[in-house]
Amino acid sequence: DVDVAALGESMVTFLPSRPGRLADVPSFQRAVGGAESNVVCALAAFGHTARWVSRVGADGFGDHLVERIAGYGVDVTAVRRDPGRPTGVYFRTAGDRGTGAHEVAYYRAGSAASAMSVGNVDLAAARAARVLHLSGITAALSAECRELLYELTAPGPGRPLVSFDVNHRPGLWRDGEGADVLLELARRADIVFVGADEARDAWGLHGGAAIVRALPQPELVVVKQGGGGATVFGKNTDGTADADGSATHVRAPKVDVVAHVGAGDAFAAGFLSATLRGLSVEARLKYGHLFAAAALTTPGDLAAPPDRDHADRLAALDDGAWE
Ligand code: KDG
Repeated sequence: DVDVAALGESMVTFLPSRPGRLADVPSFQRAVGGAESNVVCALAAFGHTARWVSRVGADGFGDHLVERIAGYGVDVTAVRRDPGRPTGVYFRTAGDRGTGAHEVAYYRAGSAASAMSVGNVDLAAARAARVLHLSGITAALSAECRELLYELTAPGPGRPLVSFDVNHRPGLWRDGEGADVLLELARRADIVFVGADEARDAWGLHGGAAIVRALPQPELVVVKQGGGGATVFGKNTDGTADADGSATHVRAPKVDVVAHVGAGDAFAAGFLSATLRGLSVEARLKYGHLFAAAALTTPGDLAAPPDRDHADRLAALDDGAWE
């Protein structure tokens, strides 16, 4: 088994040559995006064994994704080609430095990955892992993709530890449609990553206590508060989870943000890396922040992880010295 497998759609991303409205940007540079492949690329580059499971078109953009993701050391042998459907692409603006708000134009409806289903992806490859990482983006792509996530998160023998990043993308859901689906999938996972802003926008839940009350099932719920840090809520000793259960907060280091896109994926990668290494919850949060900092300070979606020795030294510092 590999350390981590991830299943999801990746796209060729077009990054703007300069800030400004999509209407005004004159040219774009090709890069790689895709929340789940971002996570496994960072993990592979950090030294873990990792696999990406997906479908891409039998086209040049599909070749590009597979070659680039493999270049990070990720096993791509379970990625299948669809001669009848294109690889998805998307364009985005650089985003406001203060709020991170950016415009996104997706060209992914009907893509090869949006047609992923229980019958046409390599389920065994997804399951042959210590951790299977999934995200709510997949659930928004099609009814077949949603069924696939329900299948992979169903309890049963041979199920790896399931990590689920809610990744609420309002642009992919019809109004309000995603709320119940995302909540159900999060409840089926072992580790959940959710932004406090996502929980508010998708579920109308304000704050960690309300989130944990709605999500008592997962072993760990990681609530991300952007620059405010992140909190892990674990179970009480009696197995129930609530706001009084064990909660660990670690502040985020201050960084000069270049682009927010991809920071959540990097955070998940850092947290999962430390989880695989059997580190404490506090250390897992620190690695999450260290990986996120690397992504926040690069313009693309997909960021290289921090240098391992350097990250180990920083994570070993105690909290006060750490920021
Ligand atoms: O988390 C970053 C992703 O959102 C980005 O890489 C593109 O996967 C993507 C999506 O669906 O928005």
